[in-house]
This record gives sequence, C-alpha cells and structure tokens, in this order.
Amino acid sequence: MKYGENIIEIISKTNNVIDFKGIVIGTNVEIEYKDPNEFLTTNDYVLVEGNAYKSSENCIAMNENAKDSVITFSIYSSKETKADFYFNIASRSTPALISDILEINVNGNKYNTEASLPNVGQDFFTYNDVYLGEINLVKGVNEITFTVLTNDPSINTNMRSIIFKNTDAELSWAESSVVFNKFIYEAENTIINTIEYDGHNYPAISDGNSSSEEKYLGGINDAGLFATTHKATLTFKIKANKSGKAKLYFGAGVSGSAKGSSYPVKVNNQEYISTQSWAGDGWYDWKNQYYGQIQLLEGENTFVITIDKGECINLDYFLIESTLEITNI
Ligand SMILES: [Ca+2]
Repeated sequence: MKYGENIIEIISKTNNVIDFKGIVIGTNVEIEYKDPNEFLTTNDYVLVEGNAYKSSENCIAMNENAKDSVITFSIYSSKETKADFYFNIASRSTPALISDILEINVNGNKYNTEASLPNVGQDFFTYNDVYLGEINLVKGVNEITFTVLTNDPSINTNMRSIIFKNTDAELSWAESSVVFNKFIYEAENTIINTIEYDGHNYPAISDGNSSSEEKYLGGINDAGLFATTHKATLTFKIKANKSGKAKLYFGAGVSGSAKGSSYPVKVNNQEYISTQSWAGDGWYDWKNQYYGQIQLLEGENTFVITIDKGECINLDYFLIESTLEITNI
C-alpha cells in the first residue's frame, strides 16, 4: 500500500499537534500511528455535530450529553474496492455492543457490525483498534458517519481514528462541503470587570509563557476567592453572519486541583454551564478546553463569563468553532 501524497499534503495544512505517523504529545497516553490509512479524529476535516466534541486529549469525546451527535468522515478512494474497516476507541469496563452505542452509515446506508466495546485495560485510557467488518468503498468521496445512540455514561467511549486495512485503493481525506471557521478572542482583550483585594485587581493581564499573543489572564483563582459584593466578569462581542450553533472552547492552562472547575457563560443573556473535566497539566500548558455548544444570533452576540469560584486556571483566549462566519465588531 502506497502512502498517498494527498494525505501528507492535507495533514501538513492543519495545525494539529499530531505527527501523522509519529507520537502524540501531551496526552496521558502516547499513541503511535503506524498505518498510512488511519484517519485521525482531531483533523479539521472531521465534522462533529452535536455535543460530542474534539477533545484536547486527541480524540472525539462522547460524554453523557452526546446522544444524537453525528461524526462525519469524508474519505476519497482512488477506486471502487473493498477494505477491512476498523476504528480506534477507548476501553470501557461495561460490556456492550458497538451497535448499542453508535449507528454507522456508509454512503447513506446503515452499516451493521457485530463488534463489541473493548474492555481490556484502563477505562477511557486504553485505546484499541476494533474490527468493524468489511466495507465497500466507491471511487471518489465516501461519506462515513457515526451517530451517537446513547447518553449512558457507562458505555459511551472516545474515538481516536478510523482505519482501513487490506485495501488496494489509495485513500485520503476528501474535501468536505463543510467549512469550519475558527475565531479566537483573546481573553486579555475582553472587558475585564475585576475584583479588588488588598490593593490588587484580579484577574490581571500577564505576559509571556508562550500564551497566544503573549498575554493571558492570571489571578482568576483570587478573583473567585476574594469576591464579596460582586463577581469578576469578562465581556466581549462578536458578529455572526447568520444564526446557528457554535462550539465554545476556553484556551486555558489548568493546574491539577482545578480540572473539574467551570465558570458560567452567558451568550446573549442565555446561561450555559459546562460540566466538562479539563485536560492539560499546568498553568502554562495551554489547551483548548471544550465548554459546550452555544447558540449564536445573526449580527451582534455578547458573551459574559462570570468568575464565580477560586480555581487555578490561567485564561488565554476563547475559541469559537462554527460553520458560521464570525468576525470582530
Ligand atoms: Ca492571549
């Protein structure tokens, strides 16, 4: 099997931290990708609709709110052929069939698999190539979707990649008709309503430590701890070309004790509260921490983040990922 040039070219255009055939850096588990026909879930070409999300742990995470999420891969095949079809997912200790967790569709047809959820090793941390069955590929673009069927937290899993083996076609990412726009609003550029304590204001803008634009907000811990008559808030506005869904991420550095922390976000006065557990390891280990799916309106949208508790994070930026066009006001 020849390693397709298209694959190399497309991967190199992305900003992923993953070397396609190398080692994943900065996760709890080091994973070596050996197969040239392995398509990684963290690639920009994977479309994730609903509450499943691309995690900073280099997988698509399906938490207890992920039911009805749809994960779409568009794969180009150089010819009509067959292949052995696998995906790489995390172990869970509760026995289940894959068909209880995910509905798979290939080019619009339901794909039946007898495969089981792997249960060797450590829950959520051991990843396995799971054989799903033989697949028919058409010449050109093949659309493969995974629809999450359950919110059951005992069997939901995380997906790292799909893999094709024993095929005589050259496979590569296909251009999807879906365009993802990523918009970053630097935390240090928000309107910062601070907490004053003992002659200091929290949070405060700090410099450096390889943060985006070399500035970030520190002292969020203190802003949460010292708040008395009011809470610290961060406010910013953006413009969307039409109404629709978007995914909100915090670009942040999180220290160990604060990984369960979250802060209320209001978008156009609608409140969102995330139950997300944060990744990363240290105040300057900047990661995109998924917050949740939000609703945007056509035109102006106002975000207000309230710092309501003393947790140790440094806040670098807010990332909004959407098919909408988002711009500064
Ligand atoms: Ca920043």
